[in-house]
Amino acid sequence: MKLIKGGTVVGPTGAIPGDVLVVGEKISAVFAPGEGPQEGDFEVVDATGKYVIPGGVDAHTHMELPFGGTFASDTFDTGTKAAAFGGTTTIIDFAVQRTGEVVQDGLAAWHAKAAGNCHVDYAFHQILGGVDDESLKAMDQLVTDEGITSFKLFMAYPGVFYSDDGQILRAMQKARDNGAMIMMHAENGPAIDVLVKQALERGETDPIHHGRTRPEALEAEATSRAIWLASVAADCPLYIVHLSAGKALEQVAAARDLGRNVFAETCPQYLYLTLEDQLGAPGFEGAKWVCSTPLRSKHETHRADLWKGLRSNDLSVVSTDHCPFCFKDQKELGIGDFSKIPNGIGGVEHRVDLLYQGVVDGKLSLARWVETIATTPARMFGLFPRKGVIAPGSDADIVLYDPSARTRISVETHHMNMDHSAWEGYEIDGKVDTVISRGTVIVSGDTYHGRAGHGQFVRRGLSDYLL
Ligand code: DUC
Ligand code: ZN
Ligand code: ZN
Ligand code: ZN
Repeated sequence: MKLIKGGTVVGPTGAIPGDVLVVGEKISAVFAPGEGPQEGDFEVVDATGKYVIPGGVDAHTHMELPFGGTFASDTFDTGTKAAAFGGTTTIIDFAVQRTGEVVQDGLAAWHAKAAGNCHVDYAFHQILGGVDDESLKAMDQLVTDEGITSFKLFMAYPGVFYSDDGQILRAMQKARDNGAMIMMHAENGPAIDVLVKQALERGETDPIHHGRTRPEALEAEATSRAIWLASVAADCPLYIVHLSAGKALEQVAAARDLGRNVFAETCPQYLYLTLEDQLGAPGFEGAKWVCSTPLRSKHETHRADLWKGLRSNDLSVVSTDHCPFCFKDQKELGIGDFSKIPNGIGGVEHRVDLLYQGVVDGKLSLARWVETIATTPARMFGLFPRKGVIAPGSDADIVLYDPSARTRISVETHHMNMDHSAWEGYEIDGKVDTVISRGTVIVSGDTYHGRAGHGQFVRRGLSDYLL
C-alpha cells in the first residue's frame, strides 16, 4: 500500500487537494487532506507542492515503424522507457498491416515486437494497408476478440498504405456496424505526389520542400472529404490524426457544430514548431523537422488556432505521433531528394511537459491539460476508467508533477533512441517528478526503477464517444 500525501489531485473537472491510497496495482481511495489512514502498513509518498495527475495516455506512437526502407529508431523497450520518463504510462501504438499482408499476421508481428519489452502498458490500433473483403472481416475479429477497436486509413501515400474513397467508405461502413473508430491520415496523397514530382523536376530537393509540397489546402480538403464520407457511412465515428492546419480544424469544428461524430487530435510539434525552424537549420539539418502532416508557417495563424481548438474541444486529444528517426543514416536517406526523408519527429518523452507549458503560458487550464493528455485519450479509445483518471478502481498509473522544477530538453539528456532532438534547448517551467505504473514507482526524479516487461498489453473496449 502507498499513500500519496499532500498533493493537489488534478482531473478534468478541476484541481483539489487530496491524498491517494494505492493498494496493489489499483487506486483504492481518494481522501480529503489528512482524512486517509494515519498509520498502518503503507509507504508514504510525499506529494507536497506537486500536482497528482493520471499517467499520460499517448494514443499515437510508432515504435519500429517501417518507413521508406528504414524503421523508426525506438524499439518498444527504448520508446516505452522514454515514455515513462516523460510521465506517459500508456501508449497506443499502430500495428501495421502491410499492403497484401493478412491483417492478423501484421497484428501478430506487432505483438511479437512488444511482448515482454514494454516498460509501461500498451495497446494497439490497427493500420489497414488495404481494404478488401478479407480486411473488412478482420476488422470484426479484431474488435470482438483482440481488443483492437480503431483502424487507421491513409488518404496519403498512394502505392504504400493508401486507400481510395471507395475503400474508405467500405471500412467506415464496417466501423459503423461494429462500433470501431476510423482514424484518418487526412492529406490528399495523389495531389501531393504531383506537387512533389514537379518540385523535384525544378531541382527543389531540400527538406523545406517537404512542407511546401503538402499545402494546408490538401489537408483541409482531405479532412472535409473524410468527414463527408463518414456521413455517408451513417455517421461512422471519425478521428482525424495529427491535425496541423487551421483550415483542417475549421472542417472539424464545423462538423462538430452540426453534432457530427467527428474528433481530432493535434501533436506538440504543431503547437510549437514551425516551418521556419526548418528553414533556419543549416544545410540538410532541416530534415529533423520533416513529418507528415508537415509543420506550418509561423506567419499564419495555425498555432493559435490549434491552442484555441484545444480549449474549445474541437481538438480533443494531444498525442505525439512519436515516429523517431536518427539523422545519421535515416533522415540522411533524403539527401538530394526530400521525398526520401523518413517522415516523423520523436517526442513520446516530452508531451506531458510541453502541454504543461501551455498551462504556464495561459493557453490551457490545468484541468484541460489533464483531460487532453490522459482522460480523453483513454475515453476516446476504450481504456477508461481503467486509465486516464484518478479514481477508486482505476489502475494506479499516477504522475507527481512538480511545477517548481524546470525541464530542459536535449539530446544529451533524453531517453529516446535518437541522435538529435527536434526540441533541442526547449525549456519548460515544470517537471515530471515521480511516475507510478500500476502501483509501482518506475521513475523518481532522474532515477529509473522500472523494467522492460512490466508493461502489459491492454485490450480496449469501444470508444466512450460512440453515439
Ligand atoms: N503518419 C503518421 O501518423 N506517422 C508517421 C508518418 C505519417 O505519415
Ligand atoms: Zn499519418
Ligand atoms: Zn465548435
Ligand atoms: Zn503516426
